[in-house]
Amino acid sequence: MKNKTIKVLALCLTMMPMAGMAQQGLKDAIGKYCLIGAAINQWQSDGQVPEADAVMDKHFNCAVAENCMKPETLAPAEGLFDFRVADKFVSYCQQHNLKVLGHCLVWHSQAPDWWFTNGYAASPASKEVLKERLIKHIKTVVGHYKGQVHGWDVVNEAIMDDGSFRKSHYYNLLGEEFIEIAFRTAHEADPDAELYYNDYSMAQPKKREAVCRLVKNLKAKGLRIDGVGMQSHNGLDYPDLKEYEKSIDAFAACGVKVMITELDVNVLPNPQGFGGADIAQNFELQQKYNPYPNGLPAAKQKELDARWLALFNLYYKHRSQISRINIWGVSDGGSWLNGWPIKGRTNYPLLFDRQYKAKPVVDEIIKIYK
Ligand code: 9MR
Repeated sequence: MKNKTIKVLALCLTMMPMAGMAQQGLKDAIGKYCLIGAAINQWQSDGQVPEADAVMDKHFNCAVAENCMKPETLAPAEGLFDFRVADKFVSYCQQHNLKVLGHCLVWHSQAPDWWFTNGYAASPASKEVLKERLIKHIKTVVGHYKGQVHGWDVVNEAIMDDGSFRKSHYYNLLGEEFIEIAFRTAHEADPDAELYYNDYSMAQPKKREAVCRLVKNLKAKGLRIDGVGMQSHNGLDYPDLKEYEKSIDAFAACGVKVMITELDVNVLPNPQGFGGADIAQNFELQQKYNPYPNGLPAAKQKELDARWLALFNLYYKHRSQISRINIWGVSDGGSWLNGWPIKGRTNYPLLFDRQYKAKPVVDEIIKIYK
């Protein structure tokens, strides 16, 4: 071979990985180790956002419905189940080769008000009535999607950061038993579906201990629990990654899969200090709390990229324990973090920008898993 030909060949070979990289999606690299997905909203699952379709096709192999499978939406009134939107979500996933994750069966928030009262009367529902409604809901919903849902968030956010049980209507009426009832009923309705407990602020030591206790108790009672979802609504310096890592190890040591279920990185200030995802938090919009309405300054972007890489390096290190990583939304414009805990802000918490374009850090994340 002539010298010139060899040089051209060598140049092509060095450029190949770069060209290959641009073709690669997150799922091509991360998918070798675990599921990688995103939460999609109703416009997306209704098929109205082609830009979102392109991102889902290239980058993800599973999806969660951001809202349409919540009890309030599926069970708007006593005796009425409305599966129209959720059915479209499931067929969207089937069309786009995405495994379906069900979110969520029992949650203190976004639960229909009628569950907790007696018909039109203002009196609270009795223990027996609430139990019956809970069982009926889970049986009907899990039964409706039997064989189509890979795994369900059976109970969401039942434990407080201090490790105590949240004093929700379920807990106040049924005690801890509501969690057992939920897991038992879900398993009976679809014995092949995986079942998870899901919560935020999972790096909090007291919460970590309480979740481990819960998993062990459920297992000791012979109930199926496959995984723990660490929602991971993170900030630039929240949570402390050492504590976060301890939780990954602790949950894996309880014999369940660890899943990162609602990942995002918030760059905006929180008037009350950062942490969690308690949707009851709500503050008035002030200029100082919305510092980047026209784009992130380069230094902030750098900080944000470094945070994404620190998180994914950690997930890579724990790849034998983590079975799914799910981002909470597709593009920055659709993120709930533009509206929480202050409405009307401009946030940058996801991996795809407002035009659904992959941020440069996506290629860096792919490199971690190559
Ligand atoms: O992102 C969701 C937002 O659109 C809804 O308004 C809100 C209330 O239903 O729920 C958000 O998703 C939450 C998830 O279901 C559970 N963990 C916290 C998430 C962010 O609040």
